[in-house]
Amino acid sequence: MNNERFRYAAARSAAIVCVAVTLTACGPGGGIGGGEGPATLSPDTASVPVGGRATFTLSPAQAADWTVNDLVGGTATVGRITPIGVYTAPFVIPSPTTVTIGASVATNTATVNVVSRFAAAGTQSIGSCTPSCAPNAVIAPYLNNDGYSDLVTANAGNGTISVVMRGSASTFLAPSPSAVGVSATAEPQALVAGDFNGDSSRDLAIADADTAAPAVWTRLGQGDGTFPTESSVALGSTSRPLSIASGRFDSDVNLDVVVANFVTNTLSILRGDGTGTFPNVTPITSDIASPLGVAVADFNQDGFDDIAVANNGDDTVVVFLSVGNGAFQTAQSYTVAGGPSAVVAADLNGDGFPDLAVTAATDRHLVPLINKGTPASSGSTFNQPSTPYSTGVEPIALAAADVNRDGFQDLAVVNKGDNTITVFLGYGDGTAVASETYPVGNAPQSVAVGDFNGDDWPDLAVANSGDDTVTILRNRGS
Ligand SMILES: [Ca+2]
Ligand SMILES: [Ca+2]
Ligand SMILES: [Ca+2]
Ligand SMILES: [Ca+2]
Repeated sequence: MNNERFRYAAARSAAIVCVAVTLTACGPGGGIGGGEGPATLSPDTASVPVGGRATFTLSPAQAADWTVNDLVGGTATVGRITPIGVYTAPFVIPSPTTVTIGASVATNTATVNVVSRFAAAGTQSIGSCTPSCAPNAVIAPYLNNDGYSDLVTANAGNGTISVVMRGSASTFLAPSPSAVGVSATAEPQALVAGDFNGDSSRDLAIADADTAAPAVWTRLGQGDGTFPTESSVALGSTSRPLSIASGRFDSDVNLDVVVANFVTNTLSILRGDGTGTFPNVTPITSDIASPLGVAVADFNQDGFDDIAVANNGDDTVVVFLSVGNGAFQTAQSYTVAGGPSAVVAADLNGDGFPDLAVTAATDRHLVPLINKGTPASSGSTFNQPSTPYSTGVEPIALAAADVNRDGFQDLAVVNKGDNTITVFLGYGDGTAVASETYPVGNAPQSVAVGDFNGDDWPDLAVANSGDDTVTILRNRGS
């Protein structure tokens, strides 16, 4: 794959050179410019996060051969630079961490310091926790549309959720915890945000693994971070729903919900009526084995959302294609790796068809499954799993986002067993590299993508179940 990318990049550069040659006279030494030279290169220093970009210019402006560490065009290891001076940092911090940018007509060079993508931006409280909150899930929706993502955690330890509003580009407001229902054994394990009653304010659906009365709770939002209206749909006894997702599984416009029930080995499909309640609940009972994760996307691009489930019990991911009326086709099963713990849908190769990425906790793997990209409604939707990537200890959750904004999806994996998160930068062809690993809090359990300072660069929030906090990692941008 590396070689293929090299060839593509080389071919693209050659094409650009040809265009340049037709427009300007060729300079001496094979350069592409009509070079008057000498020129001044600026800026003379820059700090660029892994996979990020910086633009260098020449004064007076002219064509030149741009170099990184004296290599024309640079390399994957030190970063690449285009014929017009746009430098892209490597996906892994180089050694040494600084590289030198040059241009054939310049009398000076520039120094680039390649830095980590995320800065440790702090540890956020989720409120008073006695004896413990055990936040097992975190989401980062825009609750009041002020341009800053907010936080909501599902606190399995004390039966609450915590809403933490971002009040400005730099600070969160005081956490606002509230009990889920009235049961003493309430155990919110997962949650999802969506507008379930169509009033344009985001609502919450919460998977409550209450041993006495498992349920899905709906909290209707007022657009200000408060959720005064609560209702519930009972699940079968001992269901133990540990994951939840939302989508549209039938032909009406109302948002629907799916929960994966760990003990009963079922899915519950909750079809919304547009008022925030779910009068129509149907189960999927086959091919589910101790499910720990569920993801929703329209895998075959027929307009109806489909479901993927991480089956911890039999090392598979199963895919259910919607038939458009709330029912689903027979499962497609893919054997991934030991101990599937979470699944996310994202277009990893940029063909418009959602792919899957699965964490396998026992094998310490991140496993991609690439969508075949054929909208057929029969046969297997995905290729067999691609070569897995190594993770930290006990990868338990993951999220997708384009963290370096190169147009290609990246993945953040939570390693519960060593209290870290690993960021994989995607090459856009379905392959990726473990770019960086960051320390977080104790026993991290969940990661969410948000923009907490309103700069349009994706930040990360990690729920630490062992110390009742959320770690915020701020994207450095550029
Ligand atoms: Ca709403
Ligand atoms: Ca579909
Ligand atoms: Ca794809
Ligand atoms: Ca990216």
